[in-house]
Amino acid sequence: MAQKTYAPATVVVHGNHVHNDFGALSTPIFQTSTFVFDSAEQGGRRFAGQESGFIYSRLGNPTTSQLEQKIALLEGGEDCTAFSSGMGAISATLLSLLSCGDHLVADKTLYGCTFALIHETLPRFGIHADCIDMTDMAQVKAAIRPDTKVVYFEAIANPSMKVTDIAAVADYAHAQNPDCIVIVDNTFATPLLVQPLKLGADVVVHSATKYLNGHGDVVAGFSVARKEIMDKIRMIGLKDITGAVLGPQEAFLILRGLKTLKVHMDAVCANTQKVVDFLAGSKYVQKVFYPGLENHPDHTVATREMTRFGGVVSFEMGSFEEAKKVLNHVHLCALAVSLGDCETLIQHPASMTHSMCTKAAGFSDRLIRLAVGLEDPDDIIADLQQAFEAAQN
Ligand code: LCS
Repeated sequence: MAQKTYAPATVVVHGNHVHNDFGALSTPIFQTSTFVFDSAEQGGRRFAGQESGFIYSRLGNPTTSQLEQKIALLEGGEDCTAFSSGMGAISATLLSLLSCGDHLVADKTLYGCTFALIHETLPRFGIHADCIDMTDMAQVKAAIRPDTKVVYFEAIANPSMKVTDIAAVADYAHAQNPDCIVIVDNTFATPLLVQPLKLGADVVVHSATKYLNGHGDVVAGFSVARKEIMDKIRMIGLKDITGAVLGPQEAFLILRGLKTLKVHMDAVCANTQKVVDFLAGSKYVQKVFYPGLENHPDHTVATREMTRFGGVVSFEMGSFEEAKKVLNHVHLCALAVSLGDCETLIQHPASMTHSMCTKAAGFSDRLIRLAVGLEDPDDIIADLQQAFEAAQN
């Protein structure tokens, strides 16, 4: 089957269309830690990489492997490795590709734990980053050097909603150093909105806890790249350093969740546009950050590189106190971190997901982040309106 020619809506359902011995339509859960060899010689050949086949579930598992192949297809990458969390994917990827003394350039706005990894943990191993605003090409050109090993940013930055020009940054980085590895966290956009590898990036990482699973019941991550890079990430970052392996039960749930990713993204982008229109017209809201808005500074880049603008919107209230009051008065929106679920989630980055880096990441403590869900948008809007009104007292 010529799988590469199928549209994303088909790939999320069928993947690479492998049927198993019993003809089961959905991928079975291979709940096993290890795999029996036919002979000592076969075991030896598998360890030596002379024969394909499973060895031990930290190194690969049939359920997880099906999922990895589906994600690789969706991102347009050669190979994919699954992890037990997005941070598992990000830490294994960076620790596989960087060594003591290497130069890293990263965006200053990153998910809080990625920020902590880059600012606090990597320096303990002699890896220092220059952190810049990746949407400013002047800063990109000043920071990337001929010896820069890795450039790291989020396709849509959490929580500022900045959109980096992936093609421009990747072109510049590779012109300075053809071996420079450009890593893009595609969690907010998903491969249905942008495929960073096709724009010139070398590695895509994901928190699959979000849209890829889509149902708020799994923590997981992925790294996708060409085989040569992926082998390093799997055989060093996953196998030897983090051991952050995704279990087959979680892999099954994500395979199931992925089947509706296209309808989920279609619905959530449409819902978000309606909520954004409401926020932009609200007298209680000072500023709205959503790349679909024409006045968003990265709207042109987003329109060029992305098919749609996603399901997350951030907005500023009049004060820190007012932002907290809004959170305390919502009824339908769940007061919870995370995003990409069926339920609308609302949180306050400065005191929650990004409490360690609000100032350095360049956003205000008056900011609220709303991850729009699949409810009727009028109900979401009514809930926000009553919370805004209640927050005035
Ligand atoms: N990358 C991005 C862009 C994220 O938003 C997150 C988690 C991660 C990586 C880490 O993934 P995890 O290990 O949690 O699977 N973001 C969260 C957030 O904004 N709220 O709660 C978690």
